[in-house]
Amino acid sequence: MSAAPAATGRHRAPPGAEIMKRAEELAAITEEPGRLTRTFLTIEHRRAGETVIGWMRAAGMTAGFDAIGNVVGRYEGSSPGLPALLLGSHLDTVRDAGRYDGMLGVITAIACVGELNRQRTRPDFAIEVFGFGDEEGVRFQSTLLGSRAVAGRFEHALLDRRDAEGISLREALLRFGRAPERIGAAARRPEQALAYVELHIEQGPVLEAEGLPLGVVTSIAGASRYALTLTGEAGHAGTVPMGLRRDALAAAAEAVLLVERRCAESGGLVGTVGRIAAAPGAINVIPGRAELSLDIRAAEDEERRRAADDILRGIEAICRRRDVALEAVQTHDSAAAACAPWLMAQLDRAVAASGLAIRHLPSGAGHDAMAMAAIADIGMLFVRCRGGISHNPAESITEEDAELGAAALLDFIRGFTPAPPKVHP
Ligand code: HGY
Ligand code: MN
Ligand code: MN
Repeated sequence: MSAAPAATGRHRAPPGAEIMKRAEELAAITEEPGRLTRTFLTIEHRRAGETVIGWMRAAGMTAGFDAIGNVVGRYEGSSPGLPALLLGSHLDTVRDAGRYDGMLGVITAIACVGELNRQRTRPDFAIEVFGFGDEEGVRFQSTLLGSRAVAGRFEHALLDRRDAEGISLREALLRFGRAPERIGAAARRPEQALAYVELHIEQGPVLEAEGLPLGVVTSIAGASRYALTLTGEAGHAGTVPMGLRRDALAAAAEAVLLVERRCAESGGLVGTVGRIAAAPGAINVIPGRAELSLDIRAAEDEERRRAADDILRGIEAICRRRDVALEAVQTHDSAAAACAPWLMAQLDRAVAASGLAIRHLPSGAGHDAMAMAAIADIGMLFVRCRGGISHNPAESITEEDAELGAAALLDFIRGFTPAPPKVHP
């Protein structure tokens, strides 16, 4: 790594106050006044992306939107065109979101590159920072669309997915100024990527409970997602005897409790029905139709798939007994992803350089790193968040922890030694 003559010793960490200020700036860009919601390919996605592109350019990167609407910045190394250390996270949010899930990783990575640039340091590798556009999958019931495109794993059938207004992903891309047939241009080849490392809030209670600001991730849980539609028969709430009803919402209610019961059987399993809707939705009409989401996760793929099979069979039995039709569509399936020990070791060293204890822990939440594992070894650095709260406007971190995360990521970058090349599938 070549550094300007003036640079000596341990370098200034990117200031936590600057990171917090930028998180506030992005949090103000929302499609729902009064709460933070920013979904894929919306005007707000573009506005947030343009803000981030400005920060990337100020940090000495070339930057812009890629072929699927991710924001990508590149900082050249000691010579142009070198393979890159990939950093980043996502810029989209869930509904009524917190302001750090995803955004902290993008902002911190840019701040670290800005520090290298300030000191005119050019590593023996390039650095690319990604602000992925659709990790949460809120608008098109998808997930990891942006990172899967960068990993060359985008499934074109997804272009027909429609949002709540009936706009297809294909149409949304065109409106965003992107040609659906050119999504492949976003892909990176394995030989271009030295590693992918993502800083992210923990979204769980472990680090706070143990009084630790940072943690190094061992693996990311796999996830299965389904869209379930239960169809019974709408009827008059006052005249249909209870024994003659085909109440879709009552069937759905039994299904929700079945998910909870089955997933409570094992500590490594979680299951959630996050969204439920009944139709026609009138107080005096027996619901003839119910739609619900299903999200099942586990650190072990076999356990997750067994639980999903059990749950779907159980819901089929509920529907048979109630003479309600069931349609179950799987909308997502991602295998658990292991972090590379050689990256964990370099992240450990960076955490220890700040005088902090080293803590390894798994991630129950999904991340873009799961998609990026297709083209590069992955590592993740967790930052403590208050009460482990996330996917909630109460999500919060301290300025000190933001600065510790930035210091560790910068130390990691400065000490980064690429692993010997290996062939990726
Ligand atoms: O759902 C998740 O785990 C992530 O926040 N998308
Ligand atoms: Mn999230
Ligand atoms: Mn996230």
